[in-house]
Amino acid sequence: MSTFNSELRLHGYWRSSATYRVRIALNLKGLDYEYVPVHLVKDGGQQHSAAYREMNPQELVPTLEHQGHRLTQSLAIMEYLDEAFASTPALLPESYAERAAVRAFAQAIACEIAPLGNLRVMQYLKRHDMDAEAWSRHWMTTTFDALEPMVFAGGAAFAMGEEVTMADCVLVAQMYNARRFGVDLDKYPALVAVDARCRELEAFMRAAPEQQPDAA
Ligand SMILES: N[C@@H](CCC(=O)N[C@@H](CS)C(=O)NCC(=O)O)C(=O)O
Repeated sequence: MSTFNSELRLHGYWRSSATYRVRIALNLKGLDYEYVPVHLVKDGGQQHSAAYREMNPQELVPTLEHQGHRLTQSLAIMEYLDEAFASTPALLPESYAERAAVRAFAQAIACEIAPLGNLRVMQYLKRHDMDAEAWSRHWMTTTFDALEPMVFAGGAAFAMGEEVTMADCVLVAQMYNARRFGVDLDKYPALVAVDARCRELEAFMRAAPEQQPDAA
C-alpha cells in the first residue's frame, strides 16, 4: 500500500547506495515521493553545483525535502521517516536494546565501509594511481567478515530478526555495491540469503538502482 505524500522530494542518484537505502525506507513506509536525479559524474558532478550545495553543503546525495526541511545523511533521514510517519511500518524495533543493535549493524556499513568507497575517495585514489576497486573490496570484506556471524547467530529471516528493519535497507544497498565491485560473496552465505530474501519484497524491488528513471 502506498500513501501519496507530495511534500516528499528525494534528490539522489540511481547507483548511490545511500540514496538506495532511503528509497527502500520510503517504499517500506508506503510513502510516495518525487525523485530528482542528481548525476554524480555528468557536468563534473551535479552534486557540486551551487544550487545543490545550497541544499546540501556536503555535496553528497541523498537530500530529502519535506515540509520545508532539507534532510541529509541517509541514516538520519530513515530515522526521521520512522518518527515523522510513525503510523506506518516501523524501521526500528521497539526495545531499546534491539534498536541499538539495528543501528549498530547499519552504522557498521554506513560508517565503516561506505565512506571509504565513496566516489570522491575512489576518484582521489585513481588520481594517485592506486587500485581503487581493490581498496573498496578490502574494506567491504573487512566489515562483512564481522557482520556475517551476527546474521547467522540470529538465524532469522532478516538481518536483525524476523522483521525488516533499517539494517536491511543498508545491507541490500551495500550488497549491490559488493556485486558491482566483484567482492567474493561465497564467503557470506548469511548476508547473501538475507539480501536475496529482501529483494523479493516489492519495496526493495521498486528501489533497485536499475528501476530508477536516471538509470543508465
Ligand atoms: N553518510 C552519507 C553518505 C552520502 C554519500 O557519500 N553519498 C555519495 C553517493 S553514495 C555521494 O554523494 N558521493 C558524491 C561524491 O563523492 O562526490 C549518507 O549516508 O547519506
